[in-house]
Formats: sequence, structure tokens, C-alpha cells
Amino acid sequence: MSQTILILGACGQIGVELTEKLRTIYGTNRVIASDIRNGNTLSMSSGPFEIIDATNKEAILTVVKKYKVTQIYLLAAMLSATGESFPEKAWNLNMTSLLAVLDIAKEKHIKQVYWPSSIAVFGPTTPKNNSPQKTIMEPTTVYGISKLSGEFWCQYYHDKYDVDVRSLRYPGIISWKSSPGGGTTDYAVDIFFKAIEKGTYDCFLEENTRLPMMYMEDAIDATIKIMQAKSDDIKLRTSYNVSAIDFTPKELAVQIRQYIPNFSITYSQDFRQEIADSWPNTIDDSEARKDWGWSPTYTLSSMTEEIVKNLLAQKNQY
Ligand code: AKB
Repeated sequence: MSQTILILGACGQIGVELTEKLRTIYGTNRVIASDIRNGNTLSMSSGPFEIIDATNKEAILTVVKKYKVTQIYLLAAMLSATGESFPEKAWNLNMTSLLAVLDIAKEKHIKQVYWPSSIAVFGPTTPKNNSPQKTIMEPTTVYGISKLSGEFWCQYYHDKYDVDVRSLRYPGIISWKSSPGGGTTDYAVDIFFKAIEKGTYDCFLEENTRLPMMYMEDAIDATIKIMQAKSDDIKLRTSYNVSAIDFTPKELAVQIRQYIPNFSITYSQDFRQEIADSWPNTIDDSEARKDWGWSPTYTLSSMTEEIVKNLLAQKNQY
């Protein structure tokens, strides 16, 4: 059956690229982009766009009815670093929006929900390497607490009300078309822009901090793949671990130097170091591979090559 999709948070880092991809798959007019305010021009101009506050259930419902929406991708969220400055706001945005969308699905206005979780559900007591799908989870950020609670709300709505909700625990997502905002893994995007602009980058994490990461192309693929999977294949209704690559700031700098030989990096740790230290180094995603056939395409080196080449081409156009 053909889908009509509403994206909440379409002007954010993942929203911009997901909107573009879903519009090529389902057709421009079947993908309604929305955000709390005007933002990315691509998401706004390449098809229908609505202003929606994702915490306002009635506002979401009005748009769902207007376009006969069948699926919602809820991407609006406050991430780990900003969330520590505004804990109540982070909790309110992250939980109220999720419960609003789950309720809309429970009331059968839509058929399917996508909601991202994060590696932030893990904490300092989680095994650091190959963190399992099911393990000790004691998150120390309000973002992580909201994602872990959200995962159990998803499972609850699935089990009690038959809501078809699907979720991935994203690692840090690396992109060059759109910027992240307010996360601990943002350094791995900023570094590329600064390398191209200035040839130098001051990193807010220490050089050997290893974190799980994923190139945006793979993140979009994983997202669409889990949404298109047969319902019976989705065995976990909390959220799936998904893994692709892992690296440290120092290792990323070495990769970038292959294209920008004079690139230099310095380190000035801030409060985000503690958040990064509480997260896993690497993730075990065997359940996602087994249940719905997940596997990533990009390596650290192929990702770096693609990002640097695209940013250099973009720079040379201006
Ligand atoms: C963040 O750093 O907060 C996010 C995430 C890992 O969920 N990128």
C-alpha cells in the first residue's frame, strides 16, 4: 500500500536527508515535512511543509487528517549536550512528542510510527565493548533517560494497543549536507567543516575517545529498511542496536589528513567529555542483522573520502 508520511523535525540533521530520500521513494506530495519553525530550505521547498510543534497532539492530528497520513517519523528531540543545560525542556520535548504520536497511532489515525532512540540509553555501567542489545542500562544524561523511557513506552504501546512502532538506537550520525545540533558526537561533523575552512580544529573531546558512529547514508538506509520490514520480522519493540563504524578524534584526523595533509587538531575537553565517557566504544548489532537484514555500507575511509570530496566541490562552486 502506498504511504503518506509526516516527518516531525524535518529541518534537523537527519530530517533533511530523510525527507529528501523518502520523497524520491514515495513521491514528493506523499511526504509532508514539518518543523517547529521555518528552517532548511530543501525540506521546505521540495514538497509540502507545515509548521508543527511536536508536543502539540492536536496540531499533529490536524495535519494527519488534512493529508490522510499513514506513517509518522518523529525526529524532533533535544540531544545529549543541550539537554544537560535544559533538562526539563529536554524531558518535556522528548517525552510529550513521543506520547502524542503513540496516542495518535493508538487511536488508529495512522498505521506506523518511527522513533529514534540512541546509544545514550547506555551508561557507565554498560559493558563498553560490543555493548549488547540487552544489558545494564543506567544512563546519566536526561537525553539518555528520556530515550530509555521512550523505548519502554514504545514497547508498551505495541504490546497493549497493537501500535506498529519501530526504533533504532542511533550512534553518532556523520553528515555533510545538514548540521547536527546539541549532541556529544557533533565534533565528528564539525571537524570536516573546520578542516575545509581553516585547516585546523579544536576538539571538545579527548584524542582517544572512541565512540560508535555511522555515515548518514547508512543511517537513512537503516531507518527506511526497518520501516519497510515485515511486521513479524520486528522482534524488538523497544529499539534495535545498529552499528557501523567506530573511531577516536585522533583516528578521524589521520583519515582527514589523507586529503588535507596540513590539517591539524588540538584538544580542549569540556563537559561533553563526561557524557562521551559514559557511552559505549562499540555496539553489538547482531539482532538487527538477524531480524531484518541490517548491514552498513560505509567504512571510516570511504565515508571520509566522500565527505571531503563533496565539501571541497561545494566550496569550489562559490
Ligand atoms: C548525541 O550526541 O546526543 C546524539 C546521539 C548519539 O544520540 N548524536
